[in-house]
Order: sequence, then C-alpha cells, then structure tokens
Amino acid sequence: MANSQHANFDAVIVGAGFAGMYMLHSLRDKLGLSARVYETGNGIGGTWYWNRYPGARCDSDSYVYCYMFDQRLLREWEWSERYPEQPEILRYLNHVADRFDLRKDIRFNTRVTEARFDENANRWTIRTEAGEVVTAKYFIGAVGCLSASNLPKFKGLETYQGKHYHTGHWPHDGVDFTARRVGIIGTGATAVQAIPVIAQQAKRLTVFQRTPNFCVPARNGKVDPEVANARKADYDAIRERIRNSSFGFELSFIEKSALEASPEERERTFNAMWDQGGFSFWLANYQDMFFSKEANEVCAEFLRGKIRETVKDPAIAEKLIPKTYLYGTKRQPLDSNYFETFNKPNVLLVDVNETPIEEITPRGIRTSDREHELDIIVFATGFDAMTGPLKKIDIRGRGGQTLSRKWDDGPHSYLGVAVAGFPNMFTITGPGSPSVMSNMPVSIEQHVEWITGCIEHMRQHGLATMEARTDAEAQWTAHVAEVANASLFPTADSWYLGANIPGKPRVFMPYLGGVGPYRQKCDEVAAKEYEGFTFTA
Ligand code: NA7
Repeated sequence: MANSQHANFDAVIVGAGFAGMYMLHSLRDKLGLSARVYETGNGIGGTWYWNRYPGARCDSDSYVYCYMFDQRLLREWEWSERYPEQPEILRYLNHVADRFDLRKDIRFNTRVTEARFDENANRWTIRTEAGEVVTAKYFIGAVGCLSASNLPKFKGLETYQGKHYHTGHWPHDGVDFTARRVGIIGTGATAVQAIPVIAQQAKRLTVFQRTPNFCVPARNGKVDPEVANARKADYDAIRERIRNSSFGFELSFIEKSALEASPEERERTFNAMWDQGGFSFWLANYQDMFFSKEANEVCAEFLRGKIRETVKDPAIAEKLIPKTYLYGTKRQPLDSNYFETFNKPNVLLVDVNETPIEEITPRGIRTSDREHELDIIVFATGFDAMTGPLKKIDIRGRGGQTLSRKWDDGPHSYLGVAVAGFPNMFTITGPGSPSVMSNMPVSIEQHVEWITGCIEHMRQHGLATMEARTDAEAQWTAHVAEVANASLFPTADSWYLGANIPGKPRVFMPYLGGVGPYRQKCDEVAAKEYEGFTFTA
C-alpha cells in the first residue's frame, strides 16, 4: 500500500517505457512535481521489456532512436549497430533510468485497472489491480501504441499439448528451438524479424501466412566510427532536421512523380534505396507513391521483382508476393534474410487463404488439407494498436463517461493528446497524433515536452483543470481522417485502422500530416493560450 504521505500525487503516469520515463523525469526534475509511475512489467522498457522474441530489434537507425533531450547522454552513449537489438535498447533504457534516478518513483508489477475523475475535487482517483488507491491532479497515459497483444481466438488452442508463445510476451529466459518442430502464425514486421532466426535453430519451421509483405532489407551492421562521431558532432542539426521532418527521420520524399522519371532513372533510384536499406524505400521514395495508384504500382513491381529474384521456387515466390493491397499502406517490415529463409529445406510456407487454419489440435495446427504436427507455436499476431492499451483501463471522465464507450466508433481526441470530457488527462502518442507513423522517440519527446508546458502553464496561472473542447476535438478528429483519406493508406486492411481486430471500428488512427507540421500546430495551440482547451480556475 502507498504510505499516506505519498497517496496523493501531482501526477500519475501509466507505463515505464520511453514515454513514461521521460514524463517522470520532466515533471519531477524540471517542474519539481510529485509523480508516480505504475508499470505492469517487472522492469522499465515498455515495448522493449516485453518484446524479447528471437531477432527483435529496432527498425529505426540507432542514432535517432534515442532520447535527444540531454546532450551528454546523447554524446556518451555508444550504439553497437545500425539497428540495436532488444537487449541493447533495454540496457540503454536502464542506463537512462539509473542516470536520472527514475526507479524510486516507479511501482513495478503493478497494473492500473481504473482511473476516475472526481468532479468535486478536480482530481483523478487511480486504482491498481492489487487494490492500491491514489489520487493525482494529472493522469497521464504512457501506455504505448503496441502493448495490448492480439491473440486471435483459434478453436482448440486450450487442447494444444506443446508450448505456445506470443511474441509480445516472450519468456525472459528465452525459448530453445533446437530439434523442435515450430509453427509461426503471422508474417508482419515481428515475424519477418523472427522467422530467419528461428529457422536457423528449429528442426522444421512452418510459416502460416495470411497476408504477405513487401519487405526491404534492413542492412544492419556496425556503424563506421567516423560516421558515428560525425553524427555526434552534428546532433544539434540532426535534432532540428528530424523534429521538422515528415516521419521523425532524416528522410524526405523525392520531389518528383515516380511517373515523371524514366524507367532507367527509376531503376537507379530504387536500387540505390534498396542498397541503402532501412525505411528509405518506404519514406523517401517518389512523392506520389502514397497518393497515386500508378506511381505506387511501379514501386511495388520493383519489390515483386526482388522477391522473384531471391526465392528459388517460383510457386513459393508467388505466394510471398503481396497482391491484395498497395505497397507501403501496411507497416514496412525490414528484413535480414527473410525471403532467403524460404529457400531452406526445413522451412515450409502455408498460405492460410488456400488452406485455412481450422483448429489447433493437441498435436499441432490443422489446416483444411492436413494436420501440421508442432512442438512449439509462435503467435506473431500483432496488437490491438493504439486504442487497445487505453481501453483496457477503466477510465471515467466527467459524468462517469468511460473512454472505452466514448471511443466505441473510433478514437476522438484533440491533437491525439487530450480528450473532451476527460480533464487533466493526457495521452502520450495517443491516436490522432503522428505516433506509429513516426520514429517513436521523436514523437514521445515532443508530447512529453508539450504536456510539461501545459502543466507549467496551469501552475503559473493557478488553474484547476484543462480540458479539450468538444468542437476542437471534433475538428481535429475530422482533420486526421481527411489527411488519411487523401492518401492510399486507408485502402489496406492494416492495424493502422484496426482491421486486424474483429469488430474494431475501421478508423485510421495515427496522424499522417507529418511530425514537423504537427509540432508546429501544437506550438501554435500553446502560443494562443491553448486554443481549443477550456480551463477552470
Ligand atoms: P502485425 O503487423 O499486426 O502482424 C500480425 C500478423 O499476424 C499479420 O501477418 C497478420 O495477418 C497475422 N494474423 C493476425 N491474426 C491472424 C489470424 N487469425 N490468422 C492468421 N494470421 C493472422 O504485428 P507485428 O507484431 O508483426 O508488428 C506490429 C508492429 O510492431 C510493427 O509494425 C512495428 O511497428 C512494431 P494480416 O496481415 O492481418 O492478414
């Protein structure tokens, strides 16, 4: 139980990943407020605490996948590779937690189950699964966009006698695949990382694929020390560039239509991006790739050619080629030997559109044509993204209205950071902000700093509550939809619009307007005395 001295806080923060850690540091050490973080896991790290599956690593270049708020931290930390593996990112976050003495204000192994706004006291009452109750003026969701794992209901799973794991809840002591017959369901960004690594160990790996992916090579490796040092010397400029970019990277689109370029020029450009690896092909391609089906098609055709070149068996290559959606409208997976893995004799690809999974049996997975005997099943089946983690908490605002109910038809939010009817509540990288359509640490820092500014403003003016206005929320929510609908993104059945979760409303959740313009909008709102918000004294 909390001792009485600390049962009332200025702020309660849920989640101790990148977002919750910086929010704590910011409120406690910059503003001098009392803050407590609750974290379900037994350690800090959020995404990087839970996702320990084989091959788990970041898809953002390490020199921009980190906090930028502290010059010394930025210059002192050395990343070992272009894309750090999960253990290294977790080491980095633990280093940050020690450096800023964060742990003493974090309660681990503690799930927040309920948060209610008390309209008389203008405070939030927060309850944990263990029954602890505390109050706070501010309630801040730092719950992550991809933390509510999705385990689809497969008939018969409870009868399965082997071991099964979801990639988002991986055992801390690892899983030994040696001499095992392994099945993996899913071929998203997670599976694309895990499959080549599992295939190296397992006796046999059966991949159950529903939707193939356009993968691009990550091209991971050591970073030339000269390049790393030059970046460290240039961090001020790098920070400015990524803060004003579209996606939080040093990447920008080619200011030309893919259709204006000659086939030879396109081939050269595509090959250069392919060789460079990473998100260039996705986020620094011809500027009309996300807007014109014809332009998109030439990009897709290049990638289809690469799959055909890599996969030796033409029938398997055809199965691995996406045909049901446009390139880039689902999250771009980065791969290290993904397509090559399907050339291995111990790897079998099952297209569940041809032979659907009928049930899980005590011995494995039965598809419509046969039973696949398996010792281990890996569910790489993704997450109830963005709204899922917030809806899991019983959050009640004014008049007892629940957030879950309010978001029945999709998320309604002002700037992705505040919700009308839920005063003094902030959602870091919530739906309606760039979030998953950006390099997360960049968007997290922007939100944390903006929220800190709001709270400082309230303190300076002696204000009791801050709340998004319904009209401002409606306008912003419409704007988020309008920007998404102007692109090709909503044409795909992606988790960006909840299509992976049966019954979830089909609403494009992240804001596609770009990290730079979004930051500018938030800064303008603040400069206009928080336009779109109401305050009470
Ligand atoms: P994703 O990208 O949601 O991938 C989940 C995969 O699981 C995807 O291939 C799904 O197919 C598949 N899936 C989901 N449910 C089923 C069922 N019922 N049957 C068969 N296959 C299924 O999650 P990830 O973990 O890979 O990546 C999430 C993000 O984490 C990633 O984008 C990064 O930002 C980090 P579908 O495509 O829905 O047909």
